[in-house]
Amino acid sequence: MNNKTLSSLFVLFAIVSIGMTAAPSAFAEHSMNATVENAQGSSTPGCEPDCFIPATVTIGVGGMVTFSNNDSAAHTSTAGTPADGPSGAWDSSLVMMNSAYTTPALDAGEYPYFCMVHPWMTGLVIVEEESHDDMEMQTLTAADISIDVADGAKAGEQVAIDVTISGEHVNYDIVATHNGETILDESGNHSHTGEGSHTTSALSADASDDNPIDVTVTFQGFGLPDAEKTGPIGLTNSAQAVPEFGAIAAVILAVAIVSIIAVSAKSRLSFMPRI
Ligand SMILES: [Cu+2]
Repeated sequence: MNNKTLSSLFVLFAIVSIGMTAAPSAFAEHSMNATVENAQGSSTPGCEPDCFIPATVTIGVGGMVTFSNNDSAAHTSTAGTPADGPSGAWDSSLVMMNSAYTTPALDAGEYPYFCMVHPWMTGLVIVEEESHDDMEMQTLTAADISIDVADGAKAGEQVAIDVTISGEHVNYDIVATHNGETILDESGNHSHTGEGSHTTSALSADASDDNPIDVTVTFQGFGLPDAEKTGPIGLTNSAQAVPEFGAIAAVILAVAIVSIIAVSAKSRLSFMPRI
């Protein structure tokens, strides 16, 4: 093998490594536009939460959603919520059977919508910048999960715990224990901003160095609640212990090193990569 072949192999290996670490995210890019159908029989309650199929769609900035009515009743797609009414972003008015309506081009944001005739029919359109699936999301480490626990809580008090995870659309589980008891256990938390607030149950004893509150947050991936998740799912951080340099972080470090070797090999093809 000549040097060029070797270099190519290194580049290939780096790409494969990155792919193995973050494959779902690399292919999670949404399409520009989307089509949503009315569920069959959705004019009668019972279709919830999938009265619009799919109930949540993600499109690009400037994209449009087409609502296709193949149901046997007329429906609307009206941006807003049944509680607050139309937001004005779009309103199809009545869409008859075998007809369709397409929204205007949409700006970035999250748009809940509903059917004015059948208010149990609700859905969500998310309009995302393309840069949403960027590399920083794939390199989350335990240090990117911050846990803030209020100090000095006494017996009978509840304790506020704030979680911040670098990124958007984060999913995580949180468990807190104290004095041999589970004082908080919430799975499937989702935060659009990466920040979440929690409150424990009342402590059965004073919190202290000898009897601390232990909090563990387990990352469950980036992504919407009912969509495929990306990122280092299972990554944990604890409020009481120094985060371990886990296997996932080691893989990411290895990939970074291999990538640097590959890049330097590629940029100086006449030299062997110095390992
Ligand atoms: Cu309807």
